[in-house]
Amino acid sequence: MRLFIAIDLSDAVKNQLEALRADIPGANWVRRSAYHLTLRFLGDDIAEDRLPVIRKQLELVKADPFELSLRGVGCFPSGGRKPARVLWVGVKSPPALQVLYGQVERAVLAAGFEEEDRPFTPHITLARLRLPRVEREVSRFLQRYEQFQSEAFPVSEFVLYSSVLTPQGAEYTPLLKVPLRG
Ligand code: 2AM
Repeated sequence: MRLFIAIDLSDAVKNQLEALRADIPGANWVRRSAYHLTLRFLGDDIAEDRLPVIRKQLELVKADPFELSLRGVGCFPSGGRKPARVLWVGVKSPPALQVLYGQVERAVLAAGFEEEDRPFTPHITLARLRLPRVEREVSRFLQRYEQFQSEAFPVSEFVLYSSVLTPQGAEYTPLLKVPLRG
């Protein structure tokens, strides 16, 4: 199974993200229903019999609910030396998000996964780019939405998702929702 842990966004914020779609040749814009903030990608070949332990550890996570807002846009890879593959919206990262990330990471290690070796770079993927030589459109997009700010939205749970890759894109199914209540 392909599994990841994410935070869902409010409808109002999803509306704001949809409005950022721009005319970039070869861009695959993420469907509204698939917008999310990944806390932790667990892997794409996870044996189903590990699910009970993963669930148990995630249910032990204790963290407070908090508010989040999104800010600015960017691309991966960044820096402009290599062609951008992903366009994203950034997160105004409050300490509570880092705390939740740390708690989730602890749970994931307790469930037998390896430590994440990349730093946590909270973002919401807006589009995946397939064509090279769209630098001009990409830099126009980045400039245009440099000052983007979403409204704040409450984060009161996190979600374990399974992801199935189909020709129409990834299908995400929530397997577990863990409420945040301190
Ligand atoms: P992305 O949004 O930056 O593409 C489901 O695929 C989620 O897990 C996506 O949000 C994706 O991040 C993330 N993801 C997919 N593969 C990953 C990997 N190898 N490492 C970290 N995150 C990954």
